[in-house]
Amino acid sequence: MRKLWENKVSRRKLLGGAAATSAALPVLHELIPHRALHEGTTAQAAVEHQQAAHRGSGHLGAVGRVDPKRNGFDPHAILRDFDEGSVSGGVREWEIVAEDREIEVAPGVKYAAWAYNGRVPGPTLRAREGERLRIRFVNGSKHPHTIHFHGIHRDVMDGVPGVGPGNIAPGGSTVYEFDATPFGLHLYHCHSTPLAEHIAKGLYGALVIDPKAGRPPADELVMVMNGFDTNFDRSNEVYAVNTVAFAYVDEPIRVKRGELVRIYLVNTLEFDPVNSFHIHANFFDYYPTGTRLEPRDFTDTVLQGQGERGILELRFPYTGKYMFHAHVSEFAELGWMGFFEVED
Ligand SMILES: [Cu+2]
Repeated sequence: MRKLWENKVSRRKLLGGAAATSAALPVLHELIPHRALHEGTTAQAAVEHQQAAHRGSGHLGAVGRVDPKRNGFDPHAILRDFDEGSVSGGVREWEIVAEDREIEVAPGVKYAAWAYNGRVPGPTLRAREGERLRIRFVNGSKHPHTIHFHGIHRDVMDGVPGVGPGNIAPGGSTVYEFDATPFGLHLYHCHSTPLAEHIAKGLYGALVIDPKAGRPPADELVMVMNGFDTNFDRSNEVYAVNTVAFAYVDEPIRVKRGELVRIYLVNTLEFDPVNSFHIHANFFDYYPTGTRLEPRDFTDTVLQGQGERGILELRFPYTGKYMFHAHVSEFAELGWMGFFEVED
């Protein structure tokens, strides 16, 4: 570990073709189609990724795709998986357990993650404006953790070290309780120190608070933009939506032509100040943080800083295959891209 720091093996050096100096690096070098790295476009990277995946080996090493069963979660299931908890005595309740867990973030690329309820991102919690929420947090990890929820609440429920229950020791537990306000798209994450590490390891998830009157019916998708620093140099080597690089290139997201699609987009990226979302051949309404019912923009690209989130609404007028990706090309080439498959 210390050696890596001293060598200052940076992602950019890696991209420039520097000699690999750790066990993880050859795999990463194999992961990305080389031509795309040096002269390619995001579209070219996607095509080359698919070709390599279909060959089963080649650029992607021995395994062409990440096995969701081995990871214990599937990026396709995460898209439409909303956890409404259970309601008892007028209170909406969840239990969230933190644990240490090795996950595969790209074919052959393992990452020693920390996970809420066994998945990265953690469960998408969903409630309605004004409800009382109660979250029992159990720390099953070997490290102290918390859950810090975005929202409006008392200091002792804020999940930061030194206030209220503070850090929860391994084996310990606590209960966070607060009202669901304001409506919108929020996030929750661990707030133990060092903060960047505790977030980057995977302890984050989305919190959807629906307005009292609800939103119009739609095909709803959760996209948590994240990244993974696989060689501990405080920059990311792998980028994704919902953790697995190129998951939606390998298997596009199926949606219906003409149907309203609502995307809950959250940026939990560490080490890079800005992430972005760009849709091809279409435009979307954008509701920053989802806290107003009128869109701020009608656009095809949106930027999000760390911790920023927003709701996108769009319809696909034509059938076919439509790309979406980070408009930061480097992120796209390192895994953050996908396709919608629009069907009748
Ligand atoms: Cu933590």
